Amino acid sequence: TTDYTSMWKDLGLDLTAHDALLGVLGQAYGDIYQSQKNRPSGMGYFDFVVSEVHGLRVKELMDAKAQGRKVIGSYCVFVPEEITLAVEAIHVGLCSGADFAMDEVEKYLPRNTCALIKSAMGFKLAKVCPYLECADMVVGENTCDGKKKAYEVMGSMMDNLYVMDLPQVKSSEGKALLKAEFLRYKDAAETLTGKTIDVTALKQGIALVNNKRKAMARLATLRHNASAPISGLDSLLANQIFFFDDPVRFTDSVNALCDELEKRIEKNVSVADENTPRILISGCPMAVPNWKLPAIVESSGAVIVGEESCVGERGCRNLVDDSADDVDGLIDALVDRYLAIDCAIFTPNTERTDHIKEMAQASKADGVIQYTLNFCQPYAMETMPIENELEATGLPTLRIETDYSQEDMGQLQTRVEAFVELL
Ligand code: BJ8
Repeated sequence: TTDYTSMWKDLGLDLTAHDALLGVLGQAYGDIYQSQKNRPSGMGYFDFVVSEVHGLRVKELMDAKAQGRKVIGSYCVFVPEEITLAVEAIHVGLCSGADFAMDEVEKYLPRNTCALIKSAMGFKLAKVCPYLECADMVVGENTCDGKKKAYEVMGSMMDNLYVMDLPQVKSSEGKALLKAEFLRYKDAAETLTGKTIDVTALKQGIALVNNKRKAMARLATLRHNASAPISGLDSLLANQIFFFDDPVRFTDSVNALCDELEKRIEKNVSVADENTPRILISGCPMAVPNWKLPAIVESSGAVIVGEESCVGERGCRNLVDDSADDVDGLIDALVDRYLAIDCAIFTPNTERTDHIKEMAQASKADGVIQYTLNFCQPYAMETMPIENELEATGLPTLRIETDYSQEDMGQLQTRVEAFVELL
């Protein structure tokens, strides 16, 4: 393996803390992923990406930067990658899926802040994320109150934070706000790169991201098959890598995986026995390397057949209509696609319940686990009405509230096992 120490040093990473992070990550990956049985061989690519997560991909970004390209980091699926690509910049999702430097974080944020937000700040304070450190611009967004206020604090820790405003209501005024913000983001991306977005460039960006989303939709549909050709953990990994890999290579790799899954389905090759309970997970995003709940579910004798999550179908579904022949028309098409995202920060947000029902039906789920991070008010508030609606249709549900710590593992395992047994 290549030694990336000097690259990490140049990025200003804290090498000791960074080594510790990679150590924990490698250990967790080995325990959770490599111990799975009968994985599709197409997962080899994704294993490789994880093994090089702070190596090769970061090197690619540094090489691109050396050639004058820019890197833009984002924390939310509302930031349009199509615009980033249209200025030939590279879009990376900043993951926030592990606890780091929590004592430091709690000097800046209240203890009762969700794990995702604390993680984002912990990675910054501890200087362990090469993606964050190599980003030329970091985009925050006004979604939940926690993120909104945390960006105020993080803005004082970095000089390249850009904050996007977002509507909370899907009215015509809300739509106009999103369009204004996408145009403002376009200006910011153009200023950052010195490039001007024309129709051709924007259509190219749209095509790249549409292709990536189509590949993910294909994977999602293959998982509906009764024979369970792939585990939920492996599918989640593809959803997580979606955010930072090269878009073309990623799309090709997901499509190659899907070709293999089609053959598996023909030959009835499966990761789970025929009567294995099928679970849909719904709720807060699971950013890499947050594999805690899926690992518990799949070691409790169930298989996860879908994620109603921003790291999953909520984030990937719907393509951008690329038929307009001017930039303004294409921006309108982007706004239409993005405004359909049913994040819990919107009110009302009833289409989310409809989507959960549709997904449960399409994936033949036997039960739904609603996953909420502790102190996440928007998703926690939505769990009860959703539970009532799902149970009225005869679908059993389980509510899980947790964080990234390992302390409640035993308790969660017991609750999940009891739920799975009931299905
Ligand atoms: S579009 S889900 S990626 S905001 S878990 S930080 S909501 S307190 S992540 Fe999200 Fe965009 Fe919405 Fe998706 Fe706040 Fe809740 Fe924490 Fe959350």
